[in-house]
Amino acid sequence: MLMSTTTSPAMTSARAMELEDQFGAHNYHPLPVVLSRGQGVHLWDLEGKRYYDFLSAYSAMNLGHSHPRMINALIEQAQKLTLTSRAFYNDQLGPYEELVTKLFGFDKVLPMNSGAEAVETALKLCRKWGYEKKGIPSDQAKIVVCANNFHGRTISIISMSTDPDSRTNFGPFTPGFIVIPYNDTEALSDALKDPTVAGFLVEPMQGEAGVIVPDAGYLSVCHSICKQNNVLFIADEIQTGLARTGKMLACDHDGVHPDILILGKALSGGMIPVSAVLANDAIMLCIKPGEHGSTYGGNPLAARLAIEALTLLQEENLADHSAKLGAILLNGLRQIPSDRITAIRGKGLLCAITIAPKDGKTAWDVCLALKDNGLLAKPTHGDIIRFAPPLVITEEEMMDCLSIIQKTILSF
Ligand code: IF1
Repeated sequence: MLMSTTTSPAMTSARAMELEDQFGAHNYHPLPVVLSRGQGVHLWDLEGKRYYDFLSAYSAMNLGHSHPRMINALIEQAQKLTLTSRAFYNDQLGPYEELVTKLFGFDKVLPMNSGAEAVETALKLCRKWGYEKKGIPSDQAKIVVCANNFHGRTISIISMSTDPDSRTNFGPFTPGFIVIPYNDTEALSDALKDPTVAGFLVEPMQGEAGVIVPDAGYLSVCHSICKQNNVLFIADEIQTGLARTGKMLACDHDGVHPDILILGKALSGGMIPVSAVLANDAIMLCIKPGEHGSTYGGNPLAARLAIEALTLLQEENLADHSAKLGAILLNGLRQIPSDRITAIRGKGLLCAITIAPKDGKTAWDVCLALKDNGLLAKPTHGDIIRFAPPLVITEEEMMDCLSIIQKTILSF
């Protein structure tokens, strides 16, 4: 008889890691910690050790773990109705669509689930607009993207990636993308001379590339170059959006209103995958019934959770709080008297430091030591550590975290 190991009282961190290693695909390299509970900015492992969460599930847990209002919304809606498909109307989707479109200033929203699906949706929408409104000849539409982008993992999305890890041996790739350097408005001007370009897809700050903040004004110059050339400005705010960088959208720092806005991650308060593509009618109505969709997209549970998450982000004033606590974090990091830290950057509560390897010790070792000292963060690209706690972190907690980070780095 098969026995469930998960419910066995003998479950330990070692056993949980062994099971994932043996039965799960090896598409991640997790830090060796097994989490079983979360509350606010804290996570607990199976043995009861408490940690500060400085990753927030890659910025999905902006509201913190187990927010009581999110849990209530989840339970209440789960008891009533979770999934109908879009073959029928449901009573949660319309109110959510009204809220999210009015909040971000768009005529319409197209609901999806994962971030990658929303990016795919934006690409399809942009191409359709390119043919039907801009008049690009059939099958020739191009979308301009930036080097070192991260927009997800589907075949078309990795087709525009420049990261060998994302691409190697996953070809053949989807055509129709032009890659230009990030933070380079001249390169964009040049690329948009091609009249078959339909859109420019950009991260307002590059997350995976290592929290790269472009020059102030970069987005607004890009936006006006797009306007001049009748090209759609598409912002991927899946990671940077929803108060993470100190404004509701990172585009707000530059006063830019995208033609297509992509949201995900924190849109559901970290409860289930919920993503969205927003645009005005002239663009969104290019997609007609039967031309695009998703079984789970716009389900009533997702809609209910997104309403609650968007309401809480506003009620708790988390954009301002993120700006304030982010400044404290950046400032605190700058005070750490260590030449191991070779770069510090970020905006709001999306920050990163670069660690110079020494005596064979890398950012990975620093993250292991941070874990032992009670703070969870993940290295990226070998030498970068991203710091992105839930936005609900208090000033006192932040000071505690800064002293953990300082103590840890000075111990190397
Ligand atoms: C992984 C980073 C974060 C994203 C942007 C779309 C997606 C993502 C701007 C796709 C997803 C994640 C996925 C994750 C690592 C990660 C990440 F390191 F790549 F940059 F957040 F920090 N656009 N980002 O950042 O959304 O389909 O995953 O819902 O492990 O692959 P998804």
